[in-house]
Amino acid sequence: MNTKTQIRNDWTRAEIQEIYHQPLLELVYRAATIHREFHHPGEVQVCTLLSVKTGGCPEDCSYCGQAARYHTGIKVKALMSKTDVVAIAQRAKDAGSSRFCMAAAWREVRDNRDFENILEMVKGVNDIGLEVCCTLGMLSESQAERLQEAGLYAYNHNLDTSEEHYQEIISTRTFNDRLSTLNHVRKAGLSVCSGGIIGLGETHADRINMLHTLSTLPRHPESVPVNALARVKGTPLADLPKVDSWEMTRMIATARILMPKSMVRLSAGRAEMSTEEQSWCFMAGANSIFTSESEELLVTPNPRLDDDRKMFEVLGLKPMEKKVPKD
Ligand code: SAM
Ligand code: DTB
Ligand code: SF4
Repeated sequence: MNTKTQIRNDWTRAEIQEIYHQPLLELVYRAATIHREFHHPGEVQVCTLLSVKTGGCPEDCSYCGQAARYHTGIKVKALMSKTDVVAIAQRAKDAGSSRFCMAAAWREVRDNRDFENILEMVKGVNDIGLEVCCTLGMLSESQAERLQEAGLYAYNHNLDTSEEHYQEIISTRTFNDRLSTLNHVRKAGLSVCSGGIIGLGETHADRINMLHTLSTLPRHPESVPVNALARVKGTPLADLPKVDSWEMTRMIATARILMPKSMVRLSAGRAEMSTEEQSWCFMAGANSIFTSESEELLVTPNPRLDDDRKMFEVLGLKPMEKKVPKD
């Protein structure tokens, strides 16, 4: 008998703990099975990421190379022009991307000229037929609405870590601030992109708790980025050990089982992973990646477009054209 996997928003921590701690091969097998029930396993969404405003951020996120207070040596750049952004988006589309994410090193969106410019960029990128995403920090309800009206498709705002571990990593805002922005994004009818980072010195219980928060939201985020800490010299977390790729596999597989319909994105960390290591993540249910024409994610390295093309060829993957659910 074929029973259909149900989408659940009532997961308990104990259930998630049991899933997460399964023997890895069992876990991957289960995740891969669920992945096939809800998605086309040969398709991976390619989302191009562009830093439209880099560095000089007032926040103290201890993983981030763009926080002004750490001496990371990155070049601070003012907001890019709409013309440049749209030209990059067009090239991204020509290279096979179906989604384009604009990131700004801001604590929050302010109702000023920069925001008006962002709204123009959103219109421009939407006009060339890409799914437009932004990640600009905290948002009010009316700002979320204005972005939606300008043609924004999705908003990225990560929980980053568990509620319990949050204050160890960031002191300039709270976990609840993150949840209320997500709430504003939802209310405005935008697609939600929210996930986190592993390798911040958190425990397995913290990872489980973060996944619990995400998978018990009233609606699962449509997209869930799983980042491995990209260690940036000068930040407080620069000397933490590199994340083991099996940990990424485990995290991705658990996210896939808990949120079967969501796109699970293998995000930061790919530059330090081989094709073999990344293929385990795809097997475990990852079906989206970030690319960038600058070979940098935001301020840390990301694989070259050519290397990704080769990887897709070897694994028999193709870029997803438009997100079409299996049923
Ligand atoms: N400033 C906005 C914010 O923090 O919401 C938007 C941009 S910020 C770079 C987006 C997300 O990137 C962060 O929430 C975090 O999850 C991720 N990120 C930033 N630096 C990272 C790093 N060094 N390694 C892994 N992920 C990172
Ligand atoms: C997300 O979850 N990962 C992306 C995107 N959302 C904005 C950012 C990763 C940043 C990695 C470190 C850097 O290059 O600054
Ligand atoms: Fe600023 Fe975002 Fe970096 Fe935090 S993660 S320091 S808010 S750019």
